Amino acid sequence: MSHLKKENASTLENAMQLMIQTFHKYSGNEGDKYTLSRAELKELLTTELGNYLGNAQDKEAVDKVMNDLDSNNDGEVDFTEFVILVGALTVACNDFFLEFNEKEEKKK
Ligand SMILES: [Ca+2]
Ligand SMILES: [Ca+2]
Repeated sequence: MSHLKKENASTLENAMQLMIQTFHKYSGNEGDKYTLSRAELKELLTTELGNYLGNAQDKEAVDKVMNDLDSNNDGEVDFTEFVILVGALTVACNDFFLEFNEKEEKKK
């Protein structure tokens, strides 16, 4: 993915490129290069989303995320399915942020 130009990219464009790079960093470890196996997903969740998802080491938690994400039921998480996870987490973070701001407003 290093052929993607970074020099003039906006913050959001950089964020999108980082999402792509992050996915491929893990998806290339075993089996299909373009999808995440259960082991690859687990490693990505633990390493990249540990702060948000907490104990993804927990096998059941990984299975649950896997089952939720694998919408075409092929036992692998492809990039489209991964983006849905990141999108859902981003929405959850934004809700938290808005709620936090509202509470701060009321304190004034
Ligand atoms: Ca793979
Ligand atoms: Ca799938």
